[in-house]
Amino acid sequence: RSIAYDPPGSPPSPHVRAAKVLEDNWTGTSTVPSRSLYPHQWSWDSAFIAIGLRHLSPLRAQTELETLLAAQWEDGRVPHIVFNPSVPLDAYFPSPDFWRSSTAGRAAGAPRTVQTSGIVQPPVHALAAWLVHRADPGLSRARGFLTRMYPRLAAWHRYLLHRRDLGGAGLASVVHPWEQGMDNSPCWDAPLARVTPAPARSFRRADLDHGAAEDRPTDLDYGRYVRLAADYRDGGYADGAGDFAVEDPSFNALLIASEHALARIAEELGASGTARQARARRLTATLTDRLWDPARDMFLCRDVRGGGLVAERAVSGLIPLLLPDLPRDIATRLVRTTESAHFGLGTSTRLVPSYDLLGEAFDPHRYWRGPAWFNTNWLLERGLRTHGEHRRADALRQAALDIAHSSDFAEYVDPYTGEACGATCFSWTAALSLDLLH
Ligand code: 9YW
Repeated sequence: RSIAYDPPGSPPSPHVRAAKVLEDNWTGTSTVPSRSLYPHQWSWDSAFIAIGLRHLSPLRAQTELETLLAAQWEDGRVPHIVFNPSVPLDAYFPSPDFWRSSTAGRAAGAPRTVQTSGIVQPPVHALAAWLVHRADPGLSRARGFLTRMYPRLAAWHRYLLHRRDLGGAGLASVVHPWEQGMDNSPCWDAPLARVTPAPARSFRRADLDHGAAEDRPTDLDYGRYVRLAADYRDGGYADGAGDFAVEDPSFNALLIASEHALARIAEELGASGTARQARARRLTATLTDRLWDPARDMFLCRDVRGGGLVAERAVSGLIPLLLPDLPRDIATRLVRTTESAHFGLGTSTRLVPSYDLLGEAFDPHRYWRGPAWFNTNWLLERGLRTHGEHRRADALRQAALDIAHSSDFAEYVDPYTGEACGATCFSWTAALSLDLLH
């Protein structure tokens, strides 16, 4: 269906098509990642969506983040899903009756009125809030957008830097693969192997009603996801006791990038950002000390419970390229790694894959075990620019735009061919392509 203001006969422009995806996925207060697969509000999706929405409607972009942060828990955590009460319980698993946030999460200060999950997702929100503010500073100031967001974002970072410092070195740990956002990455295989899976008959996977089984995580993965989440819930969502704790390079890089953004927000509000800038620089040094692997020329995950770095190359280990204070030599080596046979950018692949092309677990269609995703490629494009690699960034930008449009804004794509996998009309794909168009 073409939109009324297209000139008759001409195909809708990429901008109009992306805008329509976001329009169709808008619920009135936030945007669903996908009408079919993900009918609620997801945390890091909303941050990426707001980054694109700011070009269409700065007001909607502000509202997107405000809706998410209104569901923040008193301990500071921002839940990974905010449930829409008008969606039937069986449309998505795990549903509110699994998480039981308003009862099981009481001690951690879960909201009473809105139902949420009890785990988190990567902290892209302060970065998104800053970019949304910059799109229309007048509207933002008139609505007190940053004044209202700042204390919530500060509490969110405080939660991650204190309650989630499970390794004791200053980095945040994730306590569930869903928290890092790359659900079935091979990086989780070793730390997850210690988790006894919940029996398959104890839950029903709604994702298989909409997604092809061979593009999705396996039943065994799901059994372990359910066990970890149920144990966390049964412990009142208290941090520190679980079997799974991993320091992930992408999660921490996004926290650091957001801490830089929070410093800018503080300054915009007339406070000093110096302490936050210094903290972001210190965290960058800690990330490098703890997670950089000089043999593989990339960052790795640290398995806090099992001890030691996880010997898998995944896109997560390239995302720290985003950080402005990364030592020059490390940035150069990361760029080289994206172009190596492991990720193939510019030679064998069109977009950076989610996992090592040469890795044993590589599968070009299975979710986070090989396909290319638009959010990670958007982050890498930004990272390349941050380090002055404009020619490479331009090429990646063009490839992302071409494939976003030809795949009908796919959730993820085959990294070699750009063939669509998962859902189409996926919100962050549309939003981030809008951002790249500007
Ligand atoms: C699921 C919504 C979410 C993303 C995650 C992605 C997937 C949920 O979808 O997780 O059911 O598997 O892995 O990063 O936020 O788009």
